[in-house]
Amino acid sequence: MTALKEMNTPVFAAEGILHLNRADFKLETAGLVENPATLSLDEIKNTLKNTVIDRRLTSVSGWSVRTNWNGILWQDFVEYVKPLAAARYVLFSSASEYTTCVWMPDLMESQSMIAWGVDGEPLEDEYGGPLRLVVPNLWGYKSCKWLTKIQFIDKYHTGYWELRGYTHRGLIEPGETMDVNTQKWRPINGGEVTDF
Ligand SMILES: Nc1nc2c(c(=O)[nH]1)N[C@H]1C(S)=C(S)[C@@H](COP(=O)(O)O)O[C@H]1N2
Ligand SMILES: [Mo]
Repeated sequence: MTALKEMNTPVFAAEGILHLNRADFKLETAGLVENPATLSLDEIKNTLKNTVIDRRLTSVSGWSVRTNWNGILWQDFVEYVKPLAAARYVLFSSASEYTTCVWMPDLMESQSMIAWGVDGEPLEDEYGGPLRLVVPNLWGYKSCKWLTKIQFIDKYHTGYWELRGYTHRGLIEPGETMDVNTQKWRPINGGEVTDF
């Protein structure tokens, strides 16, 4: 069981929890990219460079959780697929209708990750397994769960929650958050939550 589940981290699933088959799972890359690789879970875990990041996922709905995420750092993924200079945004799609679009610099300048696990444990279905995005510097709605497609594009595409009023860029704003790890309310300054 992952620490996310042990800590009873809230589960958000606009499209309902998806149950994807790990054996034939594929992550597709498309759009403005030199090497539009389609990768199996095995290739992601065993061929690409894997890293651990100790970072927070912080929801606009008022909670934040810190864990050790396992997966491919965005910088290493980009080095592998080689986006073209014209790529300005990245559109992330789940296996269902959920999408979210992120500014390239917000991914490049952060420790964002295509994650398959927590503390070496594979992500459960409810937490986006087999594969999800983790963008620690932006609100959680940018961290697309059940990630199956990554498209490099030159025009912004309005995603699922952004269409329903959440900000397009998704920068974390100052306020208060319930820290899932300690069950305490904490003030946040805006930007990535790093002080606790
Ligand atoms: N596919 C998909 N990804 C999603 C969501 C969703 O509803 N569907 N919710 C987002 C929101 S609003 C948050 S805060 C995080 C929550 O992640 P968790 O459910 O693993 O805690 O997932 C994000 N990724
Ligand atoms: Mo959220």
